[in-house]
Amino acid sequence: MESSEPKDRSSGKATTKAPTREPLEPMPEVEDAFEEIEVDAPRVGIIMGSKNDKPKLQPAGEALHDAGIRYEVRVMSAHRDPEKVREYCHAARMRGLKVLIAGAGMSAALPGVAAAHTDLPVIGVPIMGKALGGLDALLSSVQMPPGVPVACVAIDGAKNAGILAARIINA
Ligand code: AIR
Repeated sequence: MESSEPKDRSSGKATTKAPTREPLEPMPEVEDAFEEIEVDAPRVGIIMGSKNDKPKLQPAGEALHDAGIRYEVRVMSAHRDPEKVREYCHAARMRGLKVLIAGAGMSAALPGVAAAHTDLPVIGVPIMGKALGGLDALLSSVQMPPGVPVACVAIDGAKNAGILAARIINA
C-alpha cells in the first residue's frame, strides 16, 4: 500500500513538511514585563558573611547609588551557609548581575569561594575584626591561588569596592 506521506523525489524517503506558522502577534504586556525586568534588575550583588558586617559594607552601596547603579544586598557565610553561597554565585550571571562585592571578617573565605563559583568579577572587602586588625581577612581575601581571581580593596575599603564595581560596569 502506498504511504500518504510526501516523499523526497531523489531518495524516495518520506519528508516532513515544516508547519506553516502564523505571523507573531505583538504582545505589548509581555514586552513591557521584559522591559521592566531589564530596567529593574540589579547589576551588582553585595554579599557579606554576617549581618553584623552591614555597616561596613554600606559605603559600597552608597558609591553604587551615587553612580546610578542598581545593587542588591545578601547575607551568606561561606562557612555557615556554603550551599547558599554556591547557589547564589552560580545563578548570579543568569540573573543579570555583572559584579559581586564580597565582604567578610576573620577567616574571610567568602570572596574566594564566590570567585570559585562564578566567572563574574569579584571584589573582596576584608572587614576589620576584633583580633589581628583585619590582617586575617585581608590575607584570606587577597592570597588567591592562580585561576581564581579576587580584586581585593583595603581593610574596611567598601567605598572603593563600590567605585571599582561602577568602573568595571562602565568600562
Ligand atoms: N564570617 C562569617 N562566616 C565566615 C566568616 N569569616 C565572618 C563575618 C564576620 C565575622 O565572621 O563576615 O565579619 C563574625 O561574624 P559574626 O556573625 O559572628 O558577627
